[in-house]
Amino acid sequence: MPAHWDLFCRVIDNHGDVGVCWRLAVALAQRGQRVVLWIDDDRALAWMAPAGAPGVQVRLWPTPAQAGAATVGDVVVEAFGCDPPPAFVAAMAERARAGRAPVWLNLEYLSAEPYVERSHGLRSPQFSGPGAGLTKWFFYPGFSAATGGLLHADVATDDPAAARAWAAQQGWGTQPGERSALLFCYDNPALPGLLAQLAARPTLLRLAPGPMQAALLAMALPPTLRRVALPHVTQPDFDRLLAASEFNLVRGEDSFVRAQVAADAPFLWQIYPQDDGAHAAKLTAFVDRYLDGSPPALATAVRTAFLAINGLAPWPAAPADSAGGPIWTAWPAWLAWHRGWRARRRAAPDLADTLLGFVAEHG
Ligand code: TRH
Repeated sequence: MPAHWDLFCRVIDNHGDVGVCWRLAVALAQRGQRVVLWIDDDRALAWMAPAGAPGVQVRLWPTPAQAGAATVGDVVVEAFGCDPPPAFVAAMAERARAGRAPVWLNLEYLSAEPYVERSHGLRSPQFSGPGAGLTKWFFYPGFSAATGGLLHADVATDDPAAARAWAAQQGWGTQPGERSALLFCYDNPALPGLLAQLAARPTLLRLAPGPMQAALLAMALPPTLRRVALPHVTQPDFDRLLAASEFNLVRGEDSFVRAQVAADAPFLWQIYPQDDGAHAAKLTAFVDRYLDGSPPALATAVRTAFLAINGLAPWPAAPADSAGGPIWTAWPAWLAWHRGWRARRRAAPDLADTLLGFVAEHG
């Protein structure tokens, strides 16, 4: 009997909240579950998933009356601690009193920091409020078997050549002798340093929509850098863009994961900046894990680049050689390392499967 899931998503800003929740909803539906995605701002789905998905019903965040009258699912997932409406939580408690308590999970943000493995799977008994008596569970995505893993089984293409042909059909192809780079980032004062390195070779910059697209189109760039402004594309097509590009600059959480599991090429990550600087620890925790066991020269060059693109270290002085800088000189080693990392991530259980397993254990 397919279980009924209620997945709650609040859009804070940008698109990662809805991006992660939509991807999870589709993954669960593809595994035979019935999913209601409750979302407070569904506008991004118009371009991210214009056709919707079988088994996924999108509903706008309920009013208290709607929440109180809703049929509570077998599983309730609140994404990123977004707190379901109190009336819905009360209905969950009511269902529990009838002997059919839903499994209630908080799907947390992705991080490689050590606290994640300590916190994943912990229970949080609710002692007060409309959910008194219920148990909420912490569920963390992550990069090890001590976490819920990553969503990766849904990668749109494993064929970089087909992805490049698709990109060319859209008018986003490269010219002979040109490499391609996808840039999807926030406002970033460290970006010129990266562009200076990319300019060492003819490079097509595929500019994903966002605050930097307009800025990059207005910038005076060296003649070796060609630009193409991209529209918003669907999530599967975003995978194709990553797979078609020879270098990816990504941001946030979901595109950061996709650059690891859907792209054949190395990436840099502009982490979502936090006022208290907490993002620095989150960034270095990932870089430490990503580069663990890598050749020392590669690790030094790539670590510096991850820090530099986040404004946490200077870019290396004038490019060490005509390649444009250490990461480009180390490119073959980085490419090999990336491919190994990608293979390991994709060999690990998919987050939707670990989530189903967790629910089966705690249902
Ligand atoms: O948009 P983001 O910066 O979202 C961020 C992060 O999720 C961050 O963790 C969170 O705290 C913050 O929002 C509030 O980056 P992210 O996570 O990569 O999400 C972008 C989503 O949009 C991702 O699912 C990919 C998708 N996308 C498309 O499907 N098509 C596109 O054309 C583009 C540009 C993105």
